[in-house]
Amino acid sequence: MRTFREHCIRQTEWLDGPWNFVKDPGDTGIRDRWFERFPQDSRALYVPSCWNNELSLYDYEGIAWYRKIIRTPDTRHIRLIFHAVLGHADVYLDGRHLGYHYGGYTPFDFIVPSLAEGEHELIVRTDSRLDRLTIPTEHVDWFHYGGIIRLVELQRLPDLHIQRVDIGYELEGADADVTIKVQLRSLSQERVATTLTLSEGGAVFHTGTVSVESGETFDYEVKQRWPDVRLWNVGRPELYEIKARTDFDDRTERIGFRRIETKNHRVLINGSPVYLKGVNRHEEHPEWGFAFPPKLMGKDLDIIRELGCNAVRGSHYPQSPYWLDLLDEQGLVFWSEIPMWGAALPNDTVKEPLFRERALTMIEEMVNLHIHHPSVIFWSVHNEIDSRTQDAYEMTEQLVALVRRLDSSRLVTYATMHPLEDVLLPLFDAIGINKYYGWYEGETAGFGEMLRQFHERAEAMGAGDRPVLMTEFGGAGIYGDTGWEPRLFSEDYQAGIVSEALSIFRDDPKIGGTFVWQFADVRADLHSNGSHFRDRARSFNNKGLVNEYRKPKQAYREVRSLYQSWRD
Ligand code: ADA
Repeated sequence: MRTFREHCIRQTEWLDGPWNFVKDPGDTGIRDRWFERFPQDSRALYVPSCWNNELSLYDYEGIAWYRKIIRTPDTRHIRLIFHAVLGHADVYLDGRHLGYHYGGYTPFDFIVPSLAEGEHELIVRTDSRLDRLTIPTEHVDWFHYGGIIRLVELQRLPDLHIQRVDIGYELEGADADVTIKVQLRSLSQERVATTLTLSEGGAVFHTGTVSVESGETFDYEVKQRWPDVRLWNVGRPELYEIKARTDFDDRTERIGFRRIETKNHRVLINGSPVYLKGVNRHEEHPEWGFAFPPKLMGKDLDIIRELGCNAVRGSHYPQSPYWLDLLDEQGLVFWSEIPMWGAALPNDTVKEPLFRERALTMIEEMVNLHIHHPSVIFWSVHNEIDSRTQDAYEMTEQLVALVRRLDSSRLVTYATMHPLEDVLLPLFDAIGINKYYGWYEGETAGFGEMLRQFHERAEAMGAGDRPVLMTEFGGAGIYGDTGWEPRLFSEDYQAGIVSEALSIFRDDPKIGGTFVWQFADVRADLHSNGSHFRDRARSFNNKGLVNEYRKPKQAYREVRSLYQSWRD
Protein backbone atom coordinates (compact mmCIF):
# COMPACT_ATOMS: atom_id res chain seq x y z
CA MET A 1 0.00 0.00 0.00
CA ARG A 2 2.95 2.37 0.59
CA THR A 3 6.50 2.69 -0.67
CA PHE A 4 7.74 3.14 2.91
CA ARG A 5 6.98 1.43 6.22
CA GLU A 6 4.21 3.01 8.26
CA HIS A 7 4.84 0.83 11.31
CA CYS A 8 7.94 -0.80 12.75
CA ILE A 9 6.62 -1.67 16.21
CA ARG A 10 2.98 -2.34 15.48
CA GLN A 11 2.42 -5.84 14.13
CA THR A 12 0.64 -5.83 10.81
CA GLU A 13 -0.37 -8.65 8.51
CA TRP A 14 -1.79 -8.54 4.98
CA LEU A 15 -4.81 -10.73 4.40
CA ASP A 16 -4.01 -11.22 0.74
CA GLY A 17 -4.16 -14.46 -1.21
CA PRO A 18 -7.15 -16.75 -1.68
CA TRP A 19 -10.45 -16.03 0.09
CA ASN A 20 -13.61 -18.10 -0.23
CA PHE A 21 -15.91 -16.36 -2.67
CA VAL A 22 -19.48 -16.91 -3.73
CA LYS A 23 -21.85 -14.80 -5.75
CA ASP A 24 -25.36 -14.34 -4.49
CA PRO A 25 -27.78 -13.52 -7.27
CA GLY A 26 -30.50 -13.25 -4.65
CA ASP A 27 -32.64 -16.18 -5.76
CA THR A 28 -31.67 -18.65 -3.04
CA GLY A 29 -34.07 -17.44 -0.38
CA ILE A 30 -31.32 -17.39 2.22
CA ARG A 31 -29.72 -14.21 1.00
CA ASP A 32 -28.32 -11.96 3.69
CA ARG A 33 -27.78 -14.79 6.20
CA TRP A 34 -24.60 -16.18 4.72
CA PHE A 35 -22.57 -14.59 7.47
CA GLU A 36 -24.07 -17.30 9.72
CA ARG A 37 -23.31 -20.24 7.46
CA PHE A 38 -21.08 -19.64 4.48
CA PRO A 39 -22.09 -21.82 1.49
CA GLN A 40 -20.05 -24.99 0.95
CA ASP A 41 -19.82 -24.57 -2.81
CA SER A 42 -17.68 -21.45 -2.76
CA ARG A 43 -14.64 -20.98 -4.97
CA ALA A 44 -11.28 -19.40 -4.20
CA LEU A 45 -10.73 -15.82 -5.29
CA TYR A 46 -7.51 -13.91 -4.90
CA VAL A 47 -7.73 -10.75 -2.80
CA PRO A 48 -7.17 -8.00 -3.83
CA SER A 49 -8.84 -8.32 -7.22
CA CYS A 50 -12.02 -7.63 -9.15
CA TRP A 51 -14.24 -10.64 -9.68
CA ASN A 52 -15.10 -9.43 -13.20
CA ASN A 53 -11.63 -10.47 -14.33
CA GLU A 54 -12.47 -14.14 -13.64
CA LEU A 55 -14.01 -16.60 -16.08
CA SER A 56 -17.83 -16.69 -15.91
CA LEU A 57 -17.97 -13.55 -13.79
CA TYR A 58 -17.16 -11.10 -16.58
CA ASP A 59 -20.33 -9.04 -16.37
CA TYR A 60 -21.65 -10.03 -12.96
CA GLU A 61 -22.96 -7.04 -11.05
CA GLY A 62 -24.53 -7.80 -7.73
CA ILE A 63 -23.96 -9.27 -4.31
CA ALA A 64 -20.94 -11.42 -3.57
CA TRP A 65 -19.62 -12.83 -0.30
CA TYR A 66 -16.03 -13.30 0.79
CA ARG A 67 -14.69 -15.38 3.67
CA LYS A 68 -11.30 -15.69 5.30
CA ILE A 69 -10.18 -17.44 8.47
CA ILE A 70 -7.88 -15.31 10.57
CA ARG A 71 -5.75 -16.57 13.43
CA THR A 72 -4.72 -14.73 16.55
CA PRO A 73 -1.87 -16.23 18.59
CA ASP A 74 -3.10 -14.69 21.85
CA THR A 75 -5.90 -12.48 23.11
CA ARG A 76 -5.31 -9.12 21.49
CA HIS A 77 -7.02 -5.98 20.30
CA ILE A 78 -7.14 -6.03 16.54
CA ARG A 79 -7.79 -3.46 13.88
CA LEU A 80 -9.05 -4.56 10.48
CA ILE A 81 -8.44 -2.12 7.66
CA PHE A 82 -10.17 -2.54 4.33
CA HIS A 83 -8.13 -0.36 2.02
CA ALA A 84 -10.86 -0.36 -0.65
CA VAL A 85 -13.98 -2.39 -1.40
CA LEU A 86 -16.19 -1.43 -4.33
CA GLY A 87 -19.76 -0.37 -3.54
CA HIS A 88 -21.59 -1.53 -0.44
CA ALA A 89 -19.63 -3.55 2.11
CA ASP A 90 -20.87 -5.26 5.28
CA VAL A 91 -18.25 -6.85 7.48
CA TYR A 92 -18.91 -9.71 9.93
CA LEU A 93 -16.58 -11.33 12.41
CA ASP A 94 -17.68 -14.66 13.88
CA GLY A 95 -21.23 -13.88 12.79
CA ARG A 96 -21.30 -10.41 14.38
CA HIS A 97 -21.86 -7.37 12.17
CA LEU A 98 -18.87 -5.05 12.58
CA GLY A 99 -20.22 -2.38 10.29
CA TYR A 100 -21.16 -1.10 6.86
CA HIS A 101 -19.32 1.11 4.40
CA TYR A 102 -20.37 2.64 1.13
CA GLY A 103 -17.77 3.87 -1.31
CA GLY A 104 -15.10 2.19 -3.34
CA TYR A 105 -11.70 3.80 -3.30
CA THR A 106 -11.03 4.82 0.29
CA PRO A 107 -10.24 2.79 3.41
CA PHE A 108 -12.47 1.99 6.37
CA ASP A 109 -11.60 0.13 9.53
CA PHE A 110 -12.90 -1.65 12.60
CA ILE A 111 -11.30 -2.14 15.99
CA VAL A 112 -12.17 -5.30 17.87
CA PRO A 113 -10.94 -5.14 21.47
CA SER A 114 -9.62 -8.27 23.17
CA LEU A 115 -10.23 -10.75 20.40
CA ALA A 116 -9.67 -14.20 21.90
CA GLU A 117 -6.79 -16.42 20.86
CA GLY A 118 -7.63 -18.86 18.04
CA GLU A 119 -9.41 -18.93 14.71
CA HIS A 120 -12.00 -16.41 13.63
CA GLU A 121 -14.21 -16.21 10.61
CA LEU A 122 -14.17 -12.95 8.70
CA ILE A 123 -16.99 -12.50 6.19
CA VAL A 124 -17.57 -9.59 3.83
CA ARG A 125 -20.74 -9.05 1.88
CA THR A 126 -20.24 -6.71 -1.06
CA ASP A 127 -22.74 -5.33 -3.50
CA SER A 128 -21.47 -3.75 -6.69
CA ARG A 129 -24.79 -2.63 -8.12
CA LEU A 130 -25.14 0.94 -9.23
CA ASP A 131 -28.37 2.93 -9.25
CA ARG A 132 -29.49 6.55 -9.48
CA LEU A 133 -28.24 7.39 -5.98
CA THR A 134 -24.94 5.58 -5.97
CA ILE A 135 -21.70 7.42 -6.75
CA PRO A 136 -21.10 6.88 -9.59
CA THR A 137 -24.67 6.34 -10.77
CA GLU A 138 -25.55 3.45 -13.07
CA HIS A 139 -24.75 5.56 -16.12
CA VAL A 140 -20.99 5.79 -16.11
CA ASP A 141 -18.28 5.33 -18.69
CA TRP A 142 -16.15 2.78 -16.93
CA PHE A 143 -16.59 -0.89 -16.31
CA HIS A 144 -18.78 -1.72 -13.31
CA TYR A 145 -16.25 -3.83 -11.48
CA GLY A 146 -16.92 -5.43 -8.11
CA GLY A 147 -14.71 -6.75 -5.36
CA ILE A 148 -12.17 -6.13 -2.65
CA ILE A 149 -9.80 -4.11 -4.80
CA ARG A 150 -7.12 -3.07 -2.32
CA LEU A 151 -5.48 -4.97 0.50
CA VAL A 152 -7.10 -5.97 3.76
CA GLU A 153 -4.82 -5.42 6.73
CA LEU A 154 -4.91 -6.99 10.15
CA GLN A 155 -3.13 -5.02 12.85
CA ARG A 156 -2.56 -6.06 16.45
CA LEU A 157 -2.96 -3.10 18.73
CA PRO A 158 -1.43 -2.47 22.15
CA ASP A 159 -3.65 -1.22 25.00
CA LEU A 160 -2.63 2.33 24.17
CA HIS A 161 -2.32 2.90 20.44
CA ILE A 162 -1.70 5.72 18.01
CA GLN A 163 -5.00 6.32 16.29
CA ARG A 164 -3.81 8.97 13.85
CA VAL A 165 -1.03 11.43 13.14
CA ASP A 166 -1.91 14.72 11.44
CA ILE A 167 0.79 17.02 10.19
CA GLY A 168 0.06 20.54 9.01
CA TYR A 169 2.26 23.50 8.29
CA GLU A 170 2.35 27.15 7.26
CA LEU A 171 5.28 28.36 5.19
CA GLU A 172 6.88 31.74 5.66
CA GLY A 173 9.55 31.94 3.02
CA ALA A 174 11.50 28.76 3.57
CA ASP A 175 10.59 28.54 7.27
CA ALA A 176 7.80 26.22 8.26
CA ASP A 177 5.51 26.45 11.28
CA VAL A 178 4.77 22.79 11.74
CA THR A 179 1.93 21.35 13.81
CA ILE A 180 1.93 17.66 14.61
CA LYS A 181 -1.09 16.12 16.26
CA VAL A 182 -0.87 12.61 17.59
CA GLN A 183 -4.13 11.03 18.63
CA LEU A 184 -3.73 8.30 21.22
CA ARG A 185 -6.53 5.92 22.11
CA SER A 186 -6.73 3.67 25.11
CA LEU A 187 -8.38 0.26 25.09
CA SER A 188 -7.09 -0.43 28.58
CA GLN A 189 -9.02 -0.88 31.84
CA GLU A 190 -6.48 1.34 33.57
CA ARG A 191 -4.67 4.58 33.08
CA VAL A 192 -1.61 4.08 30.83
CA ALA A 193 1.46 6.30 30.76
CA THR A 194 4.04 6.44 28.01
CA THR A 195 6.82 8.54 26.57
CA LEU A 196 6.14 9.96 23.17
CA THR A 197 8.92 10.87 20.77
CA LEU A 198 8.69 12.57 17.42
CA SER A 199 11.49 12.21 14.93
CA GLU A 200 12.22 13.31 11.42
CA GLY A 201 14.55 11.32 9.19
CA GLY A 202 15.67 9.39 12.29
CA ALA A 203 16.52 12.47 14.43
CA VAL A 204 14.34 13.03 17.49
CA PHE A 205 12.97 16.58 17.67
CA HIS A 206 10.50 16.20 20.53
CA THR A 207 10.10 13.99 23.60
CA GLY A 208 7.25 14.15 26.06
CA THR A 209 5.27 12.00 28.42
CA VAL A 210 1.58 11.43 28.43
CA SER A 211 -0.91 9.37 30.35
CA VAL A 212 -4.30 8.42 29.05
CA GLU A 213 -7.30 7.42 31.15
CA SER A 214 -9.01 4.10 30.57
CA GLY A 215 -11.07 4.10 27.36
CA GLU A 216 -10.17 7.72 26.53
CA THR A 217 -8.81 9.36 23.41
CA PHE A 218 -6.07 11.94 23.89
CA ASP A 219 -4.83 14.56 21.41
CA TYR A 220 -1.18 15.43 21.82
CA GLU A 221 -0.08 18.50 19.89
CA VAL A 222 3.39 19.83 19.13
CA LYS A 223 4.10 23.09 17.34
CA GLN A 224 7.56 23.98 16.10
CA ARG A 225 9.23 26.36 13.71
CA TRP A 226 11.54 24.56 11.30
CA PRO A 227 13.87 27.04 9.65
CA ASP A 228 14.96 26.72 6.08
CA VAL A 229 13.11 23.58 5.05
CA ARG A 230 13.86 21.89 1.73
CA LEU A 231 10.89 22.61 -0.52
CA TRP A 232 9.04 20.03 -2.58
CA ASN A 233 9.03 21.24 -6.18
CA VAL A 234 7.82 19.77 -9.46
CA GLY A 235 10.70 17.69 -10.79
CA ARG A 236 12.71 18.41 -7.63
CA PRO A 237 10.86 16.68 -4.81
CA GLU A 238 11.98 16.79 -1.18
CA LEU A 239 10.25 14.60 1.38
CA TYR A 240 10.22 14.44 5.17
CA GLU A 241 9.44 11.25 7.08
CA ILE A 242 7.96 12.03 10.45
CA LYS A 243 7.60 9.29 13.00
CA ALA A 244 5.57 9.24 16.21
CA ARG A 245 6.63 6.60 18.69
CA THR A 246 5.37 5.59 22.11
CA ASP A 247 6.60 2.82 24.40
CA PHE A 248 4.14 0.48 22.66
CA ASP A 249 3.36 1.69 19.19
CA ASP A 250 4.51 3.80 16.25
CA ARG A 251 3.35 5.44 13.04
CA THR A 252 5.28 7.10 10.21
CA GLU A 253 3.83 9.73 7.89
CA ARG A 254 5.54 11.46 5.02
CA ILE A 255 5.05 15.03 3.87
CA GLY A 256 6.62 17.62 1.58
CA PHE A 257 6.68 21.38 2.08
CA ARG A 258 5.26 23.51 -0.70
CA ARG A 259 2.95 26.48 -1.19
CA ILE A 260 0.21 26.40 -3.81
CA GLU A 261 -1.34 29.56 -5.26
CA THR A 262 -2.76 30.84 -8.52
CA LYS A 263 -1.83 34.01 -10.37
CA ASN A 264 -2.19 35.20 -13.96
CA HIS A 265 -4.07 32.04 -14.92
CA ARG A 266 -1.25 29.86 -13.72
CA VAL A 267 -0.79 27.47 -10.85
CA LEU A 268 2.17 28.57 -8.74
CA ILE A 269 4.19 26.15 -6.66
CA ASN A 270 6.49 27.89 -4.20
CA GLY A 271 5.92 31.12 -6.12
CA SER A 272 6.90 29.75 -9.55
CA PRO A 273 4.34 29.22 -12.30
CA VAL A 274 4.03 25.63 -13.45
CA TYR A 275 2.34 24.88 -16.76
CA LEU A 276 0.64 21.54 -16.20
CA LYS A 277 1.36 18.92 -18.82
CA GLY A 278 -0.86 16.05 -17.91
CA VAL A 279 -2.88 13.00 -18.71
CA ASN A 280 -6.02 11.46 -17.23
CA ARG A 281 -5.26 8.10 -15.67
CA HIS A 282 -7.77 5.44 -14.72
CA GLU A 283 -6.20 3.05 -12.22
CA GLU A 284 -7.35 0.13 -14.32
CA HIS A 285 -5.90 -2.82 -16.20
CA PRO A 286 -7.64 -5.50 -18.30
CA GLU A 287 -6.38 -8.34 -16.09
CA TRP A 288 -6.69 -6.61 -12.74
CA GLY A 289 -9.52 -4.13 -13.07
CA PHE A 290 -9.21 -1.55 -10.31
CA ALA A 291 -6.97 -3.86 -8.23
CA PHE A 292 -4.00 -2.36 -10.01
CA PRO A 293 -0.70 -4.02 -8.96
CA PRO A 294 1.96 -1.71 -7.48
CA LYS A 295 4.64 -3.01 -9.82
CA LEU A 296 2.64 -1.80 -12.80
CA MET A 297 2.11 1.58 -11.14
CA GLY A 298 5.85 2.12 -11.37
CA LYS A 299 5.70 1.31 -15.08
CA ASP A 300 2.73 3.66 -15.65
CA LEU A 301 4.72 6.40 -14.04
CA ASP A 302 7.79 5.70 -16.18
CA ILE A 303 5.64 5.88 -19.33
CA ILE A 304 3.99 9.09 -18.14
CA ARG A 305 7.33 10.71 -17.34
CA GLU A 306 8.72 9.65 -20.69
CA LEU A 307 5.73 11.45 -22.23
CA GLY A 308 7.04 14.67 -20.70
CA CYS A 309 4.24 15.03 -18.13
CA ASN A 310 4.48 16.85 -14.83
CA ALA A 311 0.84 16.24 -13.85
CA VAL A 312 -1.75 13.47 -13.62
CA ARG A 313 -5.47 13.74 -13.16
CA GLY A 314 -6.74 10.78 -11.14
CA SER A 315 -9.85 10.21 -13.18
CA HIS A 316 -12.28 9.58 -11.66
CA TYR A 317 -11.79 8.43 -8.05
CA PRO A 318 -9.19 8.50 -5.26
CA GLN A 319 -6.23 6.44 -6.44
CA SER A 320 -3.97 4.18 -4.45
CA PRO A 321 -1.62 5.66 -1.81
CA TYR A 322 1.20 3.64 -3.41
CA TRP A 323 0.67 5.50 -6.68
CA LEU A 324 0.68 8.84 -4.86
CA ASP A 325 3.86 7.86 -3.01
CA LEU A 326 5.50 7.36 -6.41
CA LEU A 327 4.29 10.77 -7.60
CA ASP A 328 5.54 12.37 -4.36
CA GLU A 329 8.94 10.78 -4.93
CA GLN A 330 9.20 11.77 -8.60
CA GLY A 331 7.81 15.28 -8.22
CA LEU A 332 4.66 15.14 -10.36
CA VAL A 333 1.44 16.85 -9.31
CA PHE A 334 -1.86 15.07 -8.87
CA TRP A 335 -5.54 15.95 -9.18
CA SER A 336 -7.65 13.87 -6.81
CA GLU A 337 -11.40 13.54 -7.26
CA ILE A 338 -14.42 11.64 -6.02
CA PRO A 339 -16.27 9.36 -8.45
CA MET A 340 -19.21 11.70 -9.04
CA TRP A 341 -19.40 11.31 -12.79
CA GLY A 342 -22.21 13.13 -14.39
CA ALA A 343 -22.54 13.18 -18.15
CA ALA A 344 -26.20 12.19 -17.85
CA LEU A 345 -26.72 12.65 -14.11
CA PRO A 346 -30.41 13.47 -13.77
CA ASN A 347 -30.71 16.86 -12.22
CA ASP A 348 -33.06 15.72 -9.45
CA THR A 349 -30.37 13.30 -8.24
CA VAL A 350 -28.21 16.14 -6.98
CA LYS A 351 -31.06 17.22 -4.67
CA GLU A 352 -31.35 13.83 -3.00
CA PRO A 353 -30.11 13.87 0.61
CA LEU A 354 -28.63 10.35 0.35
CA PHE A 355 -26.68 11.26 -2.77
CA ARG A 356 -25.30 14.40 -1.13
CA GLU A 357 -24.48 12.60 2.08
CA ARG A 358 -22.53 9.99 0.12
CA ALA A 359 -20.67 12.71 -1.76
CA LEU A 360 -19.74 14.51 1.47
CA THR A 361 -18.48 11.28 3.04
CA MET A 362 -16.45 10.50 -0.05
CA ILE A 363 -14.86 13.94 0.05
CA GLU A 364 -13.97 13.57 3.69
CA GLU A 365 -12.48 10.12 3.11
CA MET A 366 -10.53 11.27 0.05
CA VAL A 367 -9.01 14.23 1.91
CA ASN A 368 -8.15 12.00 4.85
CA LEU A 369 -6.46 9.46 2.60
CA HIS A 370 -4.41 11.89 0.52
CA ILE A 371 -3.84 14.83 2.86
CA HIS A 372 -0.15 14.23 3.48
CA HIS A 373 0.86 13.71 -0.15
CA PRO A 374 2.67 16.78 -1.48
CA SER A 375 1.87 15.71 -5.06
CA VAL A 376 -1.84 16.36 -4.50
CA ILE A 377 -2.54 19.98 -5.36
CA PHE A 378 -6.19 19.76 -6.46
CA TRP A 379 -9.29 18.45 -4.77
CA SER A 380 -12.00 17.98 -7.35
CA VAL A 381 -15.63 17.60 -6.33
CA HIS A 382 -17.26 16.34 -9.53
CA ASN A 383 -16.91 15.60 -13.20
CA GLU A 384 -19.35 16.67 -15.92
CA ILE A 385 -22.49 17.05 -13.86
CA ASP A 386 -25.21 19.30 -15.21
CA SER A 387 -23.51 22.46 -14.01
CA ARG A 388 -26.15 24.78 -15.45
CA THR A 389 -28.69 24.62 -12.64
CA GLN A 390 -29.40 26.11 -9.24
CA ASP A 391 -29.62 22.61 -7.75
CA ALA A 392 -26.10 21.86 -8.95
CA TYR A 393 -24.99 25.19 -7.48
CA GLU A 394 -26.42 24.39 -4.06
CA MET A 395 -24.92 20.94 -3.89
CA THR A 396 -21.56 22.17 -5.15
CA GLU A 397 -21.49 24.98 -2.59
CA GLN A 398 -21.91 22.36 0.12
CA LEU A 399 -19.15 20.14 -1.29
CA VAL A 400 -16.72 23.01 -1.78
CA ALA A 401 -17.35 24.33 1.74
CA LEU A 402 -16.49 20.93 3.18
CA VAL A 403 -13.26 20.65 1.19
CA ARG A 404 -12.17 24.12 2.28
CA ARG A 405 -12.96 23.33 5.90
CA LEU A 406 -10.89 20.13 5.75
CA ASP A 407 -7.94 21.60 3.87
CA SER A 408 -7.39 25.21 2.89
CA SER A 409 -3.91 24.66 1.46
CA ARG A 410 -4.89 23.17 -1.91
CA LEU A 411 -6.93 24.30 -4.91
CA VAL A 412 -10.56 23.28 -5.18
CA THR A 413 -11.71 22.40 -8.66
CA TYR A 414 -14.02 20.34 -10.92
CA ALA A 415 -14.43 19.51 -14.59
CA THR A 416 -17.28 21.01 -16.60
CA MET A 417 -18.73 19.85 -19.91
CA HIS A 418 -20.90 22.98 -20.21
CA PRO A 419 -18.32 25.75 -20.21
CA LEU A 420 -20.58 28.24 -21.98
CA GLU A 421 -23.59 27.79 -19.68
CA ASP A 422 -21.96 26.78 -16.41
CA VAL A 423 -23.15 28.64 -13.29
CA LEU A 424 -20.52 27.23 -10.92
CA LEU A 425 -17.39 29.03 -12.13
CA PRO A 426 -17.00 31.50 -9.22
CA LEU A 427 -17.03 28.69 -6.62
CA PHE A 428 -13.66 27.31 -7.68
CA ASP A 429 -9.95 28.17 -7.60
CA ALA A 430 -9.30 26.58 -10.99
CA ILE A 431 -11.71 25.51 -13.72
CA GLY A 432 -11.41 22.28 -15.66
CA ILE A 433 -13.03 22.06 -19.10
CA ASN A 434 -13.86 18.75 -20.81
CA LYS A 435 -14.59 19.12 -24.52
CA TYR A 436 -14.27 16.83 -27.50
CA TYR A 437 -14.07 19.00 -30.62
CA GLY A 438 -12.84 16.82 -33.43
CA TRP A 439 -14.54 13.80 -31.88
CA TYR A 440 -18.07 14.23 -30.50
CA GLU A 441 -18.61 17.71 -31.91
CA GLY A 442 -17.37 19.72 -34.89
CA GLU A 443 -13.85 20.29 -36.03
CA THR A 444 -10.90 20.39 -33.64
CA ALA A 445 -10.43 24.06 -34.56
CA GLY A 446 -13.76 24.70 -32.75
CA PHE A 447 -11.80 24.86 -29.47
CA GLY A 448 -10.58 28.35 -30.38
CA GLU A 449 -14.01 29.98 -30.60
CA MET A 450 -15.36 28.08 -27.60
CA LEU A 451 -12.46 29.30 -25.47
CA ARG A 452 -12.89 32.89 -26.63
CA GLN A 453 -16.53 32.82 -25.53
CA PHE A 454 -15.67 31.01 -22.34
CA HIS A 455 -13.09 33.58 -21.23
CA GLU A 456 -15.58 36.41 -21.85
CA ARG A 457 -18.20 34.66 -19.81
CA ALA A 458 -15.80 33.80 -16.97
CA GLU A 459 -14.74 37.46 -16.86
CA ALA A 460 -18.38 38.60 -16.69
CA MET A 461 -19.05 36.15 -13.85
CA GLY A 462 -16.07 37.36 -11.81
CA ALA A 463 -14.05 34.21 -12.43
CA GLY A 464 -11.88 35.56 -15.23
CA ASP A 465 -8.65 35.36 -13.25
CA ARG A 466 -8.69 31.60 -12.59
CA PRO A 467 -6.39 29.15 -14.33
CA VAL A 468 -8.35 27.27 -16.95
CA LEU A 469 -7.25 23.68 -17.32
CA MET A 470 -8.21 21.60 -20.34
CA THR A 471 -9.06 18.53 -18.30
CA GLU A 472 -10.35 16.34 -21.14
CA PHE A 473 -10.04 16.32 -24.93
CA GLY A 474 -9.07 13.67 -27.45
CA GLY A 475 -10.51 10.95 -29.61
CA ALA A 476 -10.44 7.19 -30.05
CA GLY A 477 -7.71 5.38 -31.92
CA ILE A 478 -7.58 1.61 -32.11
CA TYR A 479 -4.07 0.39 -31.40
CA GLY A 480 -2.42 -0.87 -34.57
CA ASP A 481 -4.95 0.64 -36.95
CA THR A 482 -2.96 3.04 -39.11
CA GLY A 483 -3.18 3.84 -42.80
CA TRP A 484 -2.56 6.38 -45.51
CA GLU A 485 -5.49 8.50 -44.49
CA PRO A 486 -6.70 9.50 -41.04
CA ARG A 487 -9.91 7.46 -40.76
CA LEU A 488 -12.15 7.59 -37.70
CA PHE A 489 -10.84 5.19 -35.04
CA SER A 490 -7.37 5.05 -36.60
CA GLU A 491 -4.24 5.98 -34.67
CA ASP A 492 -3.59 8.74 -37.20
CA TYR A 493 -7.02 10.36 -36.67
CA GLN A 494 -6.63 10.35 -32.92
CA ALA A 495 -3.09 11.78 -33.11
CA GLY A 496 -4.34 14.58 -35.37
CA ILE A 497 -7.05 15.67 -32.90
CA VAL A 498 -4.80 15.58 -29.87
CA SER A 499 -1.88 17.46 -31.37
CA GLU A 500 -4.05 20.14 -33.00
CA ALA A 501 -5.93 20.65 -29.71
CA LEU A 502 -2.70 20.91 -27.73
CA SER A 503 -1.32 23.57 -30.06
CA ILE A 504 -4.51 25.65 -29.72
CA PHE A 505 -4.39 25.40 -25.91
CA ARG A 506 -0.71 26.25 -25.71
CA ASP A 507 -1.33 29.50 -27.60
CA ASP A 508 -4.02 30.60 -25.15
CA PRO A 509 -2.44 32.49 -22.23
CA LYS A 510 -5.45 31.86 -19.97
CA ILE A 511 -4.93 28.12 -20.10
CA GLY A 512 -2.73 26.87 -17.29
CA GLY A 513 -2.46 23.23 -18.26
CA THR A 514 -3.71 20.32 -20.34
CA PHE A 515 -4.75 16.77 -19.43
CA VAL A 516 -5.18 14.53 -22.46
CA TRP A 517 -8.08 12.10 -22.33
CA GLN A 518 -6.63 9.63 -21.64
CA PHE A 519 -3.48 7.81 -20.60
CA ALA A 520 -4.49 4.22 -21.42
CA ASP A 521 -7.48 2.49 -22.99
CA VAL A 522 -9.91 1.22 -20.37
CA ARG A 523 -12.73 -1.29 -20.36
CA ALA A 524 -16.07 0.39 -20.96
CA ASP A 525 -19.50 -0.26 -19.56
CA LEU A 526 -21.05 -2.41 -22.26
CA HIS A 527 -22.98 -5.01 -20.35
CA SER A 528 -25.47 -7.26 -22.03
CA ASN A 529 -28.17 -5.55 -19.97
CA GLY A 530 -27.17 -2.00 -20.84
CA SER A 531 -27.01 -0.09 -24.06
CA HIS A 532 -24.86 2.88 -23.08
CA PHE A 533 -21.75 3.78 -25.00
CA ARG A 534 -22.39 1.66 -28.08
CA ASP A 535 -19.60 3.58 -29.81
CA ARG A 536 -16.99 1.88 -27.64
CA ALA A 537 -15.29 -0.45 -30.12
CA ARG A 538 -13.93 -3.65 -28.52
CA SER A 539 -15.93 -2.68 -25.37
CA PHE A 540 -13.09 -0.30 -24.54
CA ASN A 541 -12.81 3.44 -24.29
CA ASN A 542 -10.07 3.68 -26.93
CA LYS A 543 -8.93 7.25 -26.32
CA GLY A 544 -5.74 6.12 -24.60
CA LEU A 545 -2.36 7.38 -25.74
CA VAL A 546 -1.30 3.83 -24.99
CA ASN A 547 -3.51 0.77 -25.27
CA GLU A 548 -4.70 -1.20 -22.25
CA TYR A 549 -1.40 -3.12 -22.16
CA ARG A 550 0.51 0.19 -22.27
CA LYS A 551 1.75 -0.07 -25.85
CA PRO A 552 2.21 3.37 -27.41
CA LYS A 553 0.02 4.70 -30.19
CA GLN A 554 0.87 7.41 -32.69
CA ALA A 555 -0.79 9.98 -30.40
CA TYR A 556 1.63 9.06 -27.59
CA ARG A 557 4.59 9.90 -29.83
CA GLU A 558 3.09 13.20 -30.94
CA VAL A 559 2.14 14.30 -27.45
CA ARG A 560 5.61 13.34 -26.26
CA SER A 561 7.25 15.53 -28.84
CA LEU A 562 5.01 18.48 -27.86
CA TYR A 563 5.19 18.03 -24.08
CA GLN A 564 8.93 17.48 -24.11
CA SER A 565 9.44 20.69 -26.08
CA TRP A 566 7.21 22.91 -23.88
CA ARG A 567 8.93 25.01 -21.26
CA ASP A 568 7.23 26.89 -18.43
C1 ADA B 1 -16.17 12.31 -20.53
C2 ADA B 1 -15.82 11.63 -19.23
C3 ADA B 1 -14.80 10.54 -19.38
C4 ADA B 1 -15.00 9.77 -20.68
C5 ADA B 1 -14.96 10.70 -21.86
C6 ADA B 1 -15.20 10.02 -23.19
O1 ADA B 1 -15.71 13.54 -20.67
O2 ADA B 1 -15.46 12.50 -18.21
O3 ADA B 1 -14.88 9.70 -18.27
O4 ADA B 1 -16.21 9.12 -20.63
O5 ADA B 1 -15.96 11.67 -21.72
O6 ADA B 1 -14.38 9.21 -23.58
O7 ADA B 1 -16.23 10.28 -23.82
